[in-house]
Amino acid sequence: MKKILFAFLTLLSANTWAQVNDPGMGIIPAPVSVKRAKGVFAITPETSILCDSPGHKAIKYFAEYLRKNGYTNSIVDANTMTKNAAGVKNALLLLTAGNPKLAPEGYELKISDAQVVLNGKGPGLFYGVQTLIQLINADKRGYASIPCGNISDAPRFSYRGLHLDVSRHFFNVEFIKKYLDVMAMYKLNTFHWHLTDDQGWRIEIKKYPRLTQVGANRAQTKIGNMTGRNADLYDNTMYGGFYTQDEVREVVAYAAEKYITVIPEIEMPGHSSAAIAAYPLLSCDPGKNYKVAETWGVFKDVFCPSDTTFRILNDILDEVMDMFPGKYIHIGGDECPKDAWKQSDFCQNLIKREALRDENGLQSYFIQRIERHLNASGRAMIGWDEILEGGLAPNATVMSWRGEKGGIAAAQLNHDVIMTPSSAGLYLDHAQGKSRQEPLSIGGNAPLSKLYSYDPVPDVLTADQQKHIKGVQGNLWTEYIATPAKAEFMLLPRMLALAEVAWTPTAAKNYDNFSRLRIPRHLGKLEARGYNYRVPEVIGMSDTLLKGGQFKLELTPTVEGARIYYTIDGFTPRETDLWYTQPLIITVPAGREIDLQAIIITPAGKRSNITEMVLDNSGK
Ligand code: TNX
Repeated sequence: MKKILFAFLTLLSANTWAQVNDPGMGIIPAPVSVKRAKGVFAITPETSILCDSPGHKAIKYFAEYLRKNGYTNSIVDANTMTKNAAGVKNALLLLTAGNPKLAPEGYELKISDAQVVLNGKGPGLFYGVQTLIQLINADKRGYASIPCGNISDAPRFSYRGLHLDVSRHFFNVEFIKKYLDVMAMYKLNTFHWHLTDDQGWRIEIKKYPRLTQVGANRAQTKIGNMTGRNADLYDNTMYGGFYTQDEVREVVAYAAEKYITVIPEIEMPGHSSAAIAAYPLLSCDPGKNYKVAETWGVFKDVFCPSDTTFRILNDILDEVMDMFPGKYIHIGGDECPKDAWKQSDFCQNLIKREALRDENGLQSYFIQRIERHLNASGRAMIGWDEILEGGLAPNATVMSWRGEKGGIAAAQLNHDVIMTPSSAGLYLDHAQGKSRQEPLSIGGNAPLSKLYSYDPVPDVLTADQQKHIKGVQGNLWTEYIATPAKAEFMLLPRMLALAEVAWTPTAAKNYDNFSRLRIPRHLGKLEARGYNYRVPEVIGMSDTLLKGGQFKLELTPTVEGARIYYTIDGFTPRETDLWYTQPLIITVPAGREIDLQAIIITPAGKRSNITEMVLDNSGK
């Protein structure tokens, strides 16, 4: 055994450095507590893998992981012997029994050179398996090792959400599954599926086939940004796509296997042009000509609060509830211009008849009628923070996106809240930096560090009110994201920061450790798993001017296995340029300056932005 262990220690490949150096053992999101110990547990073909609940999703997941990664060990049901299992050597135990003190969704993982014992509560076993998998270092011989240590862990928030807009651009089921896969790897548990908007209705509704026959297709799409060089250009290409009910059920079941709840969003009363194009009688002016929107923004064609509209929407929601078994149904509620309601005699009469204050009151009436329907079916309604305007529906959960104001107000009214303020870096459609090298986006500046430093619990709330902050969510709006590669680029690595905001207690967070030690390792692994991502810029230099004549620069790549290439001749660095292997010693002659440029290129050929540093000895 000693001999094997020694072999393992020496075989630890370069890609284990983050774990070796990181007292937190390289895990994202960082666990509540990690105690690193000396040594490793070796997984060999002889290792016994035992469990006490073979049907558990975590066990199925781990068995699949073992199979996919070429391990021959099978997981043995050892329910009857778990008491004695404590004595079994070279064993990995995955248990649900044995530690009643675990917090909800919590787990405990103890790794010694003789045994690995994972103990989880409900989904906690699944999250423990995710951590375990992150710790496994596969070596080249089909063996693997796990560093020794003790981890005890549980999430800070029960709602750990990620959103995807499939209306502005459509993403197929295969991509949705890949999205769910990466969510599960990082312990996110809620997928907010933004299924309808002005630019496309993407879910089959059997009773109203025109929603997808007409509403899922737009004649063309705006090119480039709303303003700027292509402001008036369109691509002249029909665009469409939707999910059949069978596909939706397939996604919901797939997510459930990974402890992810899917929340569907059906937008109302605004962001509804696509539905109105399909069924103009949903609007206040059915005689008008409507089309599925071809550009972005906020549109004045909105649902009319008529009995016909409520009948149709209730029918739609009934089909939706049938497909989505989760507690929450999201009804949008954001950005609903009131122009059409102001012009409509019907709406003005309704305001009088119901003694509503104004059109905001009418919006509130609309949302409350929908909430009653959902509540009557045992479901809970969730909406964007505009649902506060004109009076909050009695049981609604508020998703705070226009800063934290709405969330704070809702919590003060004793309503549950999900924080997703666009101003705090949670809008994953915002640019990941200010550089002109960033691709087309909606704009903004939401670098990794900004999201990472977000704390979803506002200080102004009392301790009781703070309990209403159920969690946090990142939103991926897709006006400017037309492909899976771009969606992944915008998502990663920021989703890893989101995961840590959602899971890790503030005291265990550390951006330096996250960005320098853990991110490189995780990006390397994500690359190997076929994900696209944004390569963060080289560590050790920045876009700036330094004065002096003598420089020593130590650079570090942000992706494990990637190389840094640099130039000092003013040309754009690429793989034909100098390869950084040791600290740069640069001497700038008096009266001159040197332009140092560096880029990271990963094994798969992904490239970072170029960083440019001027080393200035001009004496000016
Ligand atoms: C605002 S967030 C919207 C979306 C856009 C997004 C772009 C929200 C409730 N509404 O319709 O896609 O900004 O960042």
